[in-house]
Amino acid sequence: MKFRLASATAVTILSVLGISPFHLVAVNTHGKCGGLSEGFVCPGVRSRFYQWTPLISRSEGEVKANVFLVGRRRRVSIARSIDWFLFSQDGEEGGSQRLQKTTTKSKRKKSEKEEEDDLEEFLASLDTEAENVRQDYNVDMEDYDDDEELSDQHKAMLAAPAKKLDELLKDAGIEFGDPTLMEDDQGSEGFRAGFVSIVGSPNVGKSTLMNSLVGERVSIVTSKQQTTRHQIMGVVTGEDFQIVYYDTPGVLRPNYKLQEGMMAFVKESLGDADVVLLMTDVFEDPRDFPDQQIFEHMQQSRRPLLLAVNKIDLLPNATHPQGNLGKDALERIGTLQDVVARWQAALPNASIIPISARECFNLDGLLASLKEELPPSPPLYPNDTLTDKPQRFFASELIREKLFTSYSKEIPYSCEVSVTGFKDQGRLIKINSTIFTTRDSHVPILIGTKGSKLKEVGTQARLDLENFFGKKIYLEMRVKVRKDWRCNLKDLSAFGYMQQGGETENTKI
Ligand SMILES: Nc1nc2c(ncn2[C@@H]2O[C@H](COP(=O)(O)OP(=O)(O)OP(=O)(O)O)[C@@H](O)[C@H]2O)c(=O)[nH]1
Ligand SMILES: [Mg+2]
Repeated sequence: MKFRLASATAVTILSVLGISPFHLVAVNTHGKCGGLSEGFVCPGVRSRFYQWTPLISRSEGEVKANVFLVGRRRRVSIARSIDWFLFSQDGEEGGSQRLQKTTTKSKRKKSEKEEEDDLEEFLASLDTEAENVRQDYNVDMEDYDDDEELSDQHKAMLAAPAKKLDELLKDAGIEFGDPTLMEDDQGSEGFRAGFVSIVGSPNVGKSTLMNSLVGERVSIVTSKQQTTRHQIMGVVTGEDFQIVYYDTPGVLRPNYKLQEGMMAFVKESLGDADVVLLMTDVFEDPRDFPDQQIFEHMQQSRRPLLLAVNKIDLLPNATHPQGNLGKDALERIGTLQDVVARWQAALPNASIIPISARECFNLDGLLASLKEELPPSPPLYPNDTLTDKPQRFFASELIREKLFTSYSKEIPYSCEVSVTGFKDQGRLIKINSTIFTTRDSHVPILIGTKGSKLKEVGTQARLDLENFFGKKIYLEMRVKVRKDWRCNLKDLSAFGYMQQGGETENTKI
């Protein structure tokens, strides 16, 4: 890991100097890399603000490294990035001061708990700083220009901080220019990597597709609409490509703040995408797409647009000449050619690919088309990365999935799950969770007679959690009423749905 870290730091210097087009700065392993933490003050070029991301790796299924990702996801001109770079160098909250704090503290051997607390504190300070930077620059939505060259003036401005980083590398015993440092990025010629956002109406199969493509169950799936509420990342790395998929909530017209937050995720994801993967199913007519603004954005966007028409397994085929739909539905839908023709007329710029996400039909074809559209780039994440949300997020999602499948009517939509405790004790994980609902009258329904219903839901969730984490799970569940959590910004923010300020710059498309 240290190796990767060193490599990325070298890449940072190169990119700040405008020598390399790399967009990734990976700088830390659980906040414990001493001098090289200074890399934090160097967020690289082309970054609006940074993101601190604990990654879950495929091989170990647990948080392995923390990566500081900058670049295409947060667009801003090089000039502004440089300003930010310098601001971070000089600012009160600058990285050097943080570094001193961490290194002084780290002289005494810390308990695991203290280390965790330190990391939390550090992450919180990064968030605050990101927010400051955003406000400070009041960033507008200018796309950065790929061909933008660093001016001599900017190069001169960068000389001093680059020198400082060079010294830091030397202090850490790493010689800048050492070819082994770049090994991680060697062989990246011909490599393609990028962000693919899966967007579309509710229930068309976005999460099913994401899981099939990623080969793991990172996104929950149910037969109900609005199952997905967050933006969920799943990474697939091949020999010559890396795709960072984003599954998103179904597009809808928001009725309350929670749904506004969900739509903000969709828009953010669309704004960040290298390739937009719009998903529909054989039932949907383009005229019924829920949000005209998003639809027009896709019609006009110059970004590559692929349209996956899902659930074609339901249409008549050689093995099922009648298909799996009623006569009325079949008459309304017509043939697959009719479906494709309707969408092609509405979105002439889209490449249309019929698939069945659940039956894994034509996913190879879809993948091949996606790969063609990816920009040339070295991998954006370490090769074995699976996803970026913390483990407790997946725990809460799997429990929420069970609420969707076990209760009907408004209950699934009134509930949120919060994981209040997550203790990995080696072979056992202890999870404490609270289900928040909007009404007193839901509580007896959620719990059932003598707790029977909650027990049933808990058992199903536990089994899925054991599968997901590959360990025994002890699951505690409580039910609480939080009347207006779906509209209360503070609650929504605590549940990870939105910034307290509501829509942010980067949710505009
Ligand atoms: N027949 C058929 N059903 C599918 C296919 N893909 C998904 N489904 C079903 O469609 C339903 C919705 O799937 P999801 O993957 O949750 O859909 P989504 O688009 O993520 O839904 P939201 O998160 O609510 O926006 C589930 O019952 C899936 O099993 C498919 O290829 N064929
Ligand atoms: Mg979904």
